Amino acid sequence: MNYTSNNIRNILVAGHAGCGKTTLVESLLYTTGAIERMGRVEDGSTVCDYDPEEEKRRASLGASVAPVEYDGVKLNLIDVPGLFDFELGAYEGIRAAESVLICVSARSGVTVGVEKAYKLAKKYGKSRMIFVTKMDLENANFYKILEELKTEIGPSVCPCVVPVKLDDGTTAYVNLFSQKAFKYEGGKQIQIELPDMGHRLDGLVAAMSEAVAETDDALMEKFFDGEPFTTDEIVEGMRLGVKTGVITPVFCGSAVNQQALDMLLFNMRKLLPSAARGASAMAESKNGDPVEIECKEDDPLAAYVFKTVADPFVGKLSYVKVISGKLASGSALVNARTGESERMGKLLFLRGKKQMDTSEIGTGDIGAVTKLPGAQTGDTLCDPSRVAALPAPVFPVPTQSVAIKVAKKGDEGKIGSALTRLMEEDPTLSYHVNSETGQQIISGLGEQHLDVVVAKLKAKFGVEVTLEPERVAYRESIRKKFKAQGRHKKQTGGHGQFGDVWIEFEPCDSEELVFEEKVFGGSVPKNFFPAVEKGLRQATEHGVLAGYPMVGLKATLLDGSYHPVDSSEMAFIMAAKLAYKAALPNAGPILLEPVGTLKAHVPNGNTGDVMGDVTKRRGRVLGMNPDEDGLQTVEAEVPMAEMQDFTTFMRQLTQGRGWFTLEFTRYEPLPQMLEAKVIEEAKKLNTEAEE
Ligand SMILES: Nc1nc2c(ncn2[C@@H]2O[C@H](COP(=O)(O)OP(=O)(O)OP(=O)(O)O)[C@@H](O)[C@H]2O)c(=O)[nH]1
Ligand SMILES: [Mg+2]
Repeated sequence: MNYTSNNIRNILVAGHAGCGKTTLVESLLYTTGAIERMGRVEDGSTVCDYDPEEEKRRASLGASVAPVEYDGVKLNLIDVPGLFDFELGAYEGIRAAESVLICVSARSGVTVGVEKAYKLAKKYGKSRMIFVTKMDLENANFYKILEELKTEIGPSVCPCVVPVKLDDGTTAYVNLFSQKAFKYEGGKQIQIELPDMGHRLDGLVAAMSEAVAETDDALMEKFFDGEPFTTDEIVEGMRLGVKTGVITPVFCGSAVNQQALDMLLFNMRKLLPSAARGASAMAESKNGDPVEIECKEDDPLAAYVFKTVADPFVGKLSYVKVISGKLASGSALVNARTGESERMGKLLFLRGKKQMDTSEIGTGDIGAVTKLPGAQTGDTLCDPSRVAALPAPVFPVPTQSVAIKVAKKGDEGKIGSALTRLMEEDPTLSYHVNSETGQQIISGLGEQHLDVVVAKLKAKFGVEVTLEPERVAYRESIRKKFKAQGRHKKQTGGHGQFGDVWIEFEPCDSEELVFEEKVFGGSVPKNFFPAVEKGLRQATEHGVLAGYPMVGLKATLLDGSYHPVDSSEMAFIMAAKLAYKAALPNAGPILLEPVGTLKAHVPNGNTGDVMGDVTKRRGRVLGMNPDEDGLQTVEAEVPMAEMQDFTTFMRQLTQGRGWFTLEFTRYEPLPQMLEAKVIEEAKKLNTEAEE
């Protein structure tokens, strides 16, 4: 069925890992009759956790869409992972949503995931609603969580449905809008007499009225006149407050037992903005002019690609949110990023992995397009009459790296293309071959993320890989000037080989070898200079300490001798190499290590620990600045070799609130006391490579 944009709500369901998002979505689907059986995360039978890896790990790993049809509206719920390694899902989903339903577990309370979901919603200007789930649990303490929410989020927090324990130990729920109480049996709502809640009920109702009064001048007046609000007025004031963000309504219930979900559904429909009200966005034309894309049926089409699936079995799917106009199959649209025209393939509505064909995706709705070769996440597909790009997406940056190696001979060729596909669906994954160490490096948001990448490589692309730590790309250099002779002489039957050079080596600033000659009187004929230089360039590929590339070297050819018959290009190449080998061990050779600039974004309370840790890792703290999200940015220079487990350190220290970037800056001498270890490791690796 197609819905008009005022009857569509796109809602991101976010919160801490394991707080119950997927189960809540499952339960809402079940309650509204979209599915006949309620699946369980434990059995891998839910609509939203359908990927085999999700089933195995009993956690969501990617965003999935589940439309819930309720009383004439379509609530497109976007269930995203709570695990921080899979944060991509929330960043994708937020761009398709007008509002965020923040799920809070009554067992765990207001944890970092709640805080992050709230901040994400606020940053993107999305309306917010909170659902405290798992109220069926023995130790659920709603009022404690309410206090935590007020501390974390502030005075906008406004409870709308609260629990009350009945004499028989079961939980009933009071709807503060109507001040009616309900209990639930097998998911069925049964109205009961309002239990005695003492002053608490009065306090809650007063708080609600006060919150509502602040949304509108007329309501404020009425409030001060002491007149009670009608239920309609409360609902309307609440709706306004949710829209502007001054009210964050709080509901509660149980997903597994379908308790109080009817009240949640009713209020999602009533209070959360429709696509018509909340989906409009600013875009930018090719020449940089702002273009307002209004969520209107009759406007030219603009659809935003918020997620891409590039599965070898399912094929390529581009998840889209239609911001304006209607998306029809077969239409030719322009991709605002590339300027290329793309013909829309088959259109689908999705419910988890289930695909339902449709000829059209309406204004404000969410669906998917198959086989769009040129489209990637973040693209805007436009009617040719109005080509404008919606803001590019922002994703967390990959910081955890590991080297991978194919386990089976013959698979080498497959890995690149498999990773390209995986990166197409996952912008928080990156891959490169380190040209110095030859290692294939994948980077992601954490160890679990990389684990899943490895599992997908095997399951979906048939490529098995083993993991190894990333090798550090050291360099070598010298500190002193030294002159040496290189004399290559060989007599083998007829023609001999003869080359003889004196070369002075000294440190310099250039990365590349600087070659000069100061030969007097033709002791080395000019035509052999290129051979000498070539020999030296080949030699600098390996330093004399551990075989790492030699940098910062200047070589001056001073003198030498030649033989009219036996001298050759080859002989001078050899002679130059001999001079290099003879001189460098005496020229104060040193190892250089890569040093990077770290920008660690952490909460105020963690700055001291980060600085201490940076120092332990041999880094230098450069300074500290507040960032735009209320975190502090500790800036430092750190040896890259010491940073391999920094992602884990940051995750633990900040409980997932912090993030960082680390960029290579320059090479610096490795402290001498660490040289021996690096040399020994290099030797081991080199012998391994030779075997
Ligand atoms: N008792 C009770 N358990 C629940 C409820 N909702 C979810 N759970 C359990 O909580 C666990 C986590 O539930 P999920 O639905 O996977 O949580 P999630 O938020 O989707 O988790 P991630 O996707 O990993 O972030 C599962 O074992 C659920 O059975 C509830 O209402 N009551
Ligand atoms: Mg989940």
